[in-house]
Amino acid sequence: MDFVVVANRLPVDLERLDDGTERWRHSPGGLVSALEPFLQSRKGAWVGWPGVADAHVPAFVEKDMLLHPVALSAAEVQDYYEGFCNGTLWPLYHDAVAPPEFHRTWWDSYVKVNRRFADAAAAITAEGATVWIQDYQLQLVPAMLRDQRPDLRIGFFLHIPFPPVELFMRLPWRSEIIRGLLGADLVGFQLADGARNFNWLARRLLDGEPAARTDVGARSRSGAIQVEGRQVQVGAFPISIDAQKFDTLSRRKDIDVRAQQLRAELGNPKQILLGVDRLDYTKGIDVRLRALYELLVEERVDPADVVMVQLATPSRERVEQYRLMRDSIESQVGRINGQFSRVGHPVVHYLHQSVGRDELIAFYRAADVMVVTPVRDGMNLVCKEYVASRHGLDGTLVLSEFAGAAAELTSALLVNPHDLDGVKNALLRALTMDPAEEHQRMRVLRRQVLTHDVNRWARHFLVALGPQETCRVSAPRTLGSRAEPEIFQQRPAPEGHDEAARERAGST
Ligand code: ADQ
Repeated sequence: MDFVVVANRLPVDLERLDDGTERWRHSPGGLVSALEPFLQSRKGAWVGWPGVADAHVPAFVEKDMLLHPVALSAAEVQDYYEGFCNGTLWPLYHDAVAPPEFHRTWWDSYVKVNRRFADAAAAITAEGATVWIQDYQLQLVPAMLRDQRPDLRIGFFLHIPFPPVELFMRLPWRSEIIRGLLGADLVGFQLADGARNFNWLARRLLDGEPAARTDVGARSRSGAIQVEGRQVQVGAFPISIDAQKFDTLSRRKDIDVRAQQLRAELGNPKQILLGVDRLDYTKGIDVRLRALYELLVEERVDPADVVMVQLATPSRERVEQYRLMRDSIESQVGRINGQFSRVGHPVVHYLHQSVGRDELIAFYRAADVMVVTPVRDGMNLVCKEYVASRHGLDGTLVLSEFAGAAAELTSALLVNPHDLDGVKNALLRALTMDPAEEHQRMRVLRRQVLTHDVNRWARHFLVALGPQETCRVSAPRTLGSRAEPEIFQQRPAPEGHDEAARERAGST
């Protein structure tokens, strides 16, 4: 295999049915659709966990990709996945909004599982091939893989924020994580801030410590770090969505009909507010519910006019913090509905379930105001999906400053989710915005989203990872023939760039 993706999860999940049989179910996310064409054209492989414990499944070919399952025992799911990944790293990297827990047994499991992923990748990868490792679950894999296979070109991309230095320094295994990441040739982050934090930490933790403890000397230049005679590129690559697909689907007649039907089922309110998230404490679902509640109490919003729909995909349900958060959100929903609903007309429609892609786009089409209020988010794809689905240029996006997407989507109504009055004012402003301003803002948002899609993201990363990738993927259009990692945040495309996408963005 000369192109291998290594991610915690495979692009398919193994499902165990009640009758004891098993089947594979596709989990089509943006990452899968972005990487699929590269993998298919290169006859590449994807190494990942099938999503259930003790699944010892041989590798198999699916849509021209070799899928290589890595088995985790039930204890590893508990200690590595639910423990170190979701009880330590996830909260720590999201500004410690929930207290991260540090347990040595969790760390030991993280090391062991990372080694298994590295071994699996090393075993199937051809001489001189490219390996692209994804996300916080696998931060030790770059160095583990390099130890075994110095011939490989190794890229790593972190989908969640890389934390501020003071927070990262709490981690008892901070040097090990930095050293793990420095095994890559290119370490990519969503934002320039993350890249800067990493650069600083690499110098501080590896250069500043006694050589006997680290065995690694690191020197940093802007955008690159010298490690043991190797150069590690560091850069920001803001991820995106398959914007064209959302745009095309959102124009489909049946989806439009479904959107009308949804509005009718919701009682044809004057305005629909929408939230779509994994049920996660970083997403600020409680913030928007609290803002709506206070607006209703203060009679600044009339419950006869406004309905909020909150779609919340079940997530990490075995982790204690997630169970508590779910209870608290459900009680907030109950309180709003108990106080302000009429029979048959709840103010908040809360669906603790995942919906299919067409249905999701119908919700985006039906919603007048999209409310995205995470307290911290690496990027946030939901806001980009909403924008890509609003070809009529109507609709308003209320977006947290603490979502990575805020750096690009500056024409949204940006809010600080910790400032409840600010969120309330932004919601009111969105509900009362005049159509001309709405259209103007949406036009700018769409220009950004439609010209910066997930394929562009993947191309940029792979070209920067070069040199062999440079001649295999088409060069990105905005960075010249040889892409450099962008240590600074991408800006909206300049006027005149990508006319076709601009036309799509602006068409009504
Ligand atoms: P997530 O934390 O999962 O991703 P996000 O970027 O918003 O967050 O992606 C969620 C995806 O799930 C979206 O494509 C959305 O449409 C879908 N989804 C959510 N709720 C749904 C529902 N009820 N029904 C159907 N689909 C639903 C992590 C990081 C982000 C980063 C991405 C990609 O936390 O910051 O943007 O990776 O790098």
